[in-house]
Amino acid sequence: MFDFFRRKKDQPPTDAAKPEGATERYSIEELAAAFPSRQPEVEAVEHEAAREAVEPSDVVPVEQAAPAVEPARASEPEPVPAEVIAAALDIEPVAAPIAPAPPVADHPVAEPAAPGKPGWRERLRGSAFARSFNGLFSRHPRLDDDLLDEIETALITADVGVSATTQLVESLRKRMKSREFADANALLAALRADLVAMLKPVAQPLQIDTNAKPFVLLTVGVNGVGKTTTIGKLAKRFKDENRPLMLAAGDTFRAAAVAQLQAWGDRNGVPVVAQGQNADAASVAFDALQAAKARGTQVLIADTAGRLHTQQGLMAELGKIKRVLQKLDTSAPHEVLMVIDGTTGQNALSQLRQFHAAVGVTGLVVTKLDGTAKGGVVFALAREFGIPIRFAGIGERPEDLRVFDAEAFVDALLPESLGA
Ligand SMILES: Nc1nc2c(ncn2[C@@H]2O[C@H](COP(=O)(O)OP(=O)(O)OP(=O)(O)O)[C@@H](O)[C@H]2O)c(=O)[nH]1
Ligand SMILES: [Mg+2]
Repeated sequence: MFDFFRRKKDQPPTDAAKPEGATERYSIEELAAAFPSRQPEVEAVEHEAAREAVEPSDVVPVEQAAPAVEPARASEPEPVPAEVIAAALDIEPVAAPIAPAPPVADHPVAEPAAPGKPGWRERLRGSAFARSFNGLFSRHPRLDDDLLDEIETALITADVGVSATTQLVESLRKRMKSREFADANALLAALRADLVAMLKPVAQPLQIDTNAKPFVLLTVGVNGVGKTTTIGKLAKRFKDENRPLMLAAGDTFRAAAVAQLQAWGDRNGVPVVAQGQNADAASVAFDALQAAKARGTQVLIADTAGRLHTQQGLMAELGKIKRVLQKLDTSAPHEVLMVIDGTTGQNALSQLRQFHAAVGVTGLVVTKLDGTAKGGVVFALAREFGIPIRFAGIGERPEDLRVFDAEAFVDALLPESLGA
């Protein structure tokens, strides 16, 4: 079943041309085979109420109680309707300004990186970060400028970014010159502590405010970064915590996207509100929030279609989803969780900048840190934006979504054993 959804996704759902095979479309036979007994978990009974409550200009008419899984259409998905874009173009000012993370102290008081926590070391072992430091200290056991140059190159190669790298290396240089380090291993320990100190301010776990009824979590991000998979993993986590939960299938561009979320819902016994392909995403979110309120659900997680941060109309649609949710609850969404692919590199910075401007990102999930991800971009994101990193995706299984842990992360990328 899982392989059914695994596909190459590096193109936007609408206005960019798709190379052949970039986004697979599924026939009704394929979908029927993948979901032999699929029934929508929640009838979209509140659709009429939702449409009445939302101003006409806000909602694209959708068919009532549309089946959740529709046959994939032969044509490309419809672009976002012009009136949706027009209604949404007045993007609201971002609620929270981007606050840069506090600079790393010259002599950080951070605890050293913790010894490997289960899973982190094993999963991040193949990261380009770990690889670029591999053998570095044994090749350069002497405390000199060559060692610092090598460290600088390794950090830049691992996508830590120029400004964060300069800050780290200059701090080490100063302390090396003042003879603070007895040997290269002491310098490595200082670097590990500096890296932990850089991430500590953003390692803030997601807190579910149980006074919010429900706590609304909106997931956003570019195509294929792992939004829907992360929702599935979160569904398991919240289910295990006995939190009444509901999912909203807000990626209405592809029938398979709705089916993918429903598969996660089935797996975890969680109801999914859906209206089918090409429905208005804001209308789905509105319906779902109404249904969640009516059922006394504690957490509602809304999926959205992947979009490139450069697609203005699609970015504006996110602002509209937020505004429509606020018609039912002025404090919703309580968390705008942006999912970032850890293999993305420095482009993640401009992605976050644009999504934050459009919808006010309050938390991050960095996925795919297992495998070949460089991992360094996490430091650049932390330093530039100071937005909390809630979770790290270190694999495809439900249990592979970890609460972001600065020490375990640094320890996995740069273990003590890499010393001279
Ligand atoms: N290795 C690894 N793969 C992941 C991780 N998270 C997601 N994936 C995989 O990434 C692929 C894309 O995941 P999706 O959840 O469909 O991504 P998405 O952002 O919802 O995609 P769109 O809806 O098309 O924008 C799937 O094959 C997932 O299994 C992770 O932490 N590690
Ligand atoms: Mg998705």
